[in-house]
Amino acid sequence: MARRTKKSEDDAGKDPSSSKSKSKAKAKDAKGADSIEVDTRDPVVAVVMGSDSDFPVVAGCIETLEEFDIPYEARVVSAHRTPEKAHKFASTARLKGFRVLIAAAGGAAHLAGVMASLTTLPVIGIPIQTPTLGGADSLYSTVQMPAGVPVATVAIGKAGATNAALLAAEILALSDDTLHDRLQSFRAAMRRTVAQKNARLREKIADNG
Ligand code: RP5
Repeated sequence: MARRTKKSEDDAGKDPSSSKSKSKAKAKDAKGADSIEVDTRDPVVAVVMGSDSDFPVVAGCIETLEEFDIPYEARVVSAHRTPEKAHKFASTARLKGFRVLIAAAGGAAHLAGVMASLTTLPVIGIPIQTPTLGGADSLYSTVQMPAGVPVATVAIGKAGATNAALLAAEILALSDDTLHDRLQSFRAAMRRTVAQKNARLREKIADNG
């Protein structure tokens, strides 16, 4: 999985709950040893999650951002357990240069709504599946925002995590033709995959017939 690195105070160990994206390219240093090439681009997408227990699902979102070469920052911020941090993060996100916020949370999932209440950046909410209510609790908490404070809520779980990244890519592609081209290629690849599936299915049916 491709990752990028961006040096910051957080990376210096001051905030272990945050991780900047890391470089996908390995390079040789002057002595010929492998070193990680540093990506100096500022992250444009912030991915926040209520707990590290959300990460197995959020990983799909991050993988997709990396696939599209979108610089991101990921961190744990809890609307309920660290409300002051959540407030500070959302209210300064625009000034820090973020263009889209993605917030994943489960249960009484207020994280995306809290983010949206404190910024005019587009906020995408990922409802995380829960053991007790299957994620319906997360979905309703994330999607049922009052008029005036929108959260673009995606599906519960892994499909939602992937789509959150794709939606962020589509928003960014409004002013980025290279990213738009990548999205077009992605769609074309999906169409080819469906055509192959169709061909395989029709062969199978013909064999059985
Ligand atoms: C939410 O509570 C988190 O987003 C997570 O989905 C859920 C459970 O958190 P942990 O108890 O696993 O830390 O705030």
